[in-house]
Amino acid sequence: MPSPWDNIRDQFPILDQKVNGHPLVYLDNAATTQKPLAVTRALDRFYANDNANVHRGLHALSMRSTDGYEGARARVQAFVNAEAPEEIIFTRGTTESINLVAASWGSANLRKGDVVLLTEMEHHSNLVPWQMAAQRTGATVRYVPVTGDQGLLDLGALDKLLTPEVKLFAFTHVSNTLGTINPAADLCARARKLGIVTVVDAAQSIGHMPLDVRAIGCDFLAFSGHKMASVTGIGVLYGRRALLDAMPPWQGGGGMISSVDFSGSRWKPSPERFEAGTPNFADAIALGASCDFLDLLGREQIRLHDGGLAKEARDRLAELPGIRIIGPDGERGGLVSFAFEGVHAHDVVTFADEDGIALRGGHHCNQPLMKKLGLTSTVRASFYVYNERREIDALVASMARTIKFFAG
Ligand code: 7TS
Repeated sequence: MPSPWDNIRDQFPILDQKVNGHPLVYLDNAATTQKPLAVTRALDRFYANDNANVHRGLHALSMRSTDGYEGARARVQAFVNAEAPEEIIFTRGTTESINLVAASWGSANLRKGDVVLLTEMEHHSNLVPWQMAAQRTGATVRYVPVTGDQGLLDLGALDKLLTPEVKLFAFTHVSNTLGTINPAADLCARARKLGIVTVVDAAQSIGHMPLDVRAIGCDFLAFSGHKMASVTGIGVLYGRRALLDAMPPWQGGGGMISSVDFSGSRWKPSPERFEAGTPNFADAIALGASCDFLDLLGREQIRLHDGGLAKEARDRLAELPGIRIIGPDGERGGLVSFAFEGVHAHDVVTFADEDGIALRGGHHCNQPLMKKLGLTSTVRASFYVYNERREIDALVASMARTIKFFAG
């Protein structure tokens, strides 16, 4: 039986190119993944055949477009195992999804004296919106510490931090710098026992492993299409129905009202309430195609593939002199971060680029975590479904060359 993994690189023509005379080795997937032909062709087909605005017209194209958009919502609902399509709100991405919760739920529910609990490993996207909400409402932000070099959450400290003032606990499923996979279901269960609302940032997990919002037991979950083999500009906020129904809109405009008069307006229920203006229906349809693509590969197989490459890269890089590996020794998401004594991450990334290898160097929008680790930046290699073991060989050889150069 042929497997969809057999010729997977044929789905990604962008990979078939040389950079600085070397075959491209794309290891910057935590920033954004490449898009398969299955997805770009779905987008082409939509623009070539069906494009019209949604939810407005009674003409054929508008109805097809609306069916495509709402079909994509149902596809995403199934992908994350939400109870109803009304629990899936399309946004621009993880950042916008979290801002939606912070603005809407935050303004309706946070008061002076309340606490928003985050973790020290949050991406700025799951940190700054809460600091802004706290500033607006008088609430305070606290952080679950990250332990030592393993980069795990301090679960003992968490129990002490889950006090009655905590109204919301927001945490990342997989850290984009450490690679740590947090025990999302356990964290949500602990919070739920105390009536605390939970927000899961699934930006780094959604495209890399099976994910089920009911098994996790979260109230909200946010992710971006472009990190799961889909296009940019589309993302999702999953929200539990009862919470969404009680939340005010965060943006006003067309599509989100049931009626308007000069004295005021009334809102539609979710998801329309939270999707003011013309939604990004074309890219939502592309997101539905990405869900199909990832399910065809099998999300458990993707987890084993990406996590396996990251673990192997970690173990091989650890043998290089002067390297400090960041994050857990055990199971990790599909990425590995590291730092070289006396060499700036940007130099390492520039050297790697000379060898055709795309890496990320910097603080990865984790400035507070970097400070805690005593670093200003790390180098990060992140893997996806099309990466191969030979690309780890290229990575390790390039890093060895860099070390040799800087050792003089
Ligand atoms: N949360 C996590 C854990 C992330 O890794 C990112 C993006 C975001 C939120 C924000 O996603 P966006 O699609 O709204 O921008 N992380 C990265 C990264 O690690 N390198 O570039 C972007």
